Amino acid sequence: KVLQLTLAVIKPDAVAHPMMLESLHQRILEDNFLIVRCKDLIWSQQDSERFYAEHSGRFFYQRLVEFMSSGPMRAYILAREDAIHHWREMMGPTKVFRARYTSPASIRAQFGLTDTRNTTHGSDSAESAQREINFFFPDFCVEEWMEKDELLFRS
Ligand code: DAT
Ligand code: MG
Repeated sequence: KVLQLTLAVIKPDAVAHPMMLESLHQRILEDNFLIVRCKDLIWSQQDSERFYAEHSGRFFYQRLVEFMSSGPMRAYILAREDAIHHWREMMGPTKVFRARYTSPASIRAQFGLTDTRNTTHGSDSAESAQREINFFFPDFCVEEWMEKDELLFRS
C-alpha cells in the first residue's frame, strides 16, 4: 500500500454549521483517512486571491475570493491510499446541481449551497497537493513525513 497525501478544506459555508462540520469530520475518519494535520483559519482577501490565482479573470473569481475569506475554514492534510482521487470522489463535482444529479451521496450534493459555496476543497493532482499543503502548512515537510512518521502508521 502506498500512502498519498492530499489537502482538504472545509469551506466557510460548512464551517458555519457545527453539525455539518462534525458530520464532514466523521466522514473523513470513516473513510479511513489519517488526519496528518488539521487547523482552523481565516483567510485574508489576499490569501484567497493568491490561492485561486489560476481562476483570476473568470466570471466567478471575485465571488469566490470574497466567499473564501468570509469566515473560518478548516484545513486538513489527509493521508490514505489514493487520497487525492478518493477525497475528490467523496466531494463530488464542483457544481452543486451536477453533484445532485450524478453523485447524490457526495458531500457537495448533500451540503452544497451554490456552485461557489460548495462546502469543500480538495487537491486535484499530486502537484497541486504539494503546492496546497505548502500553502496551508508552510512548516510541513512532505518528504520528511513520508520518510519518518509515515512508518508509524503502517500496520
Ligand atoms: P474544484 O473546487 O472542484 O476543484 P475548480 O478548481 O474548477 O473546482 O474551481 C474552484 C472553485 O471556484 C470551486 O470550488 C467553486 C468556484 N467555481 C468554479 N466554477 C464555478 C462556476 N462555474 N460558478 C461559480 N463558482 C465556481
Ligand atoms: Mg480545483
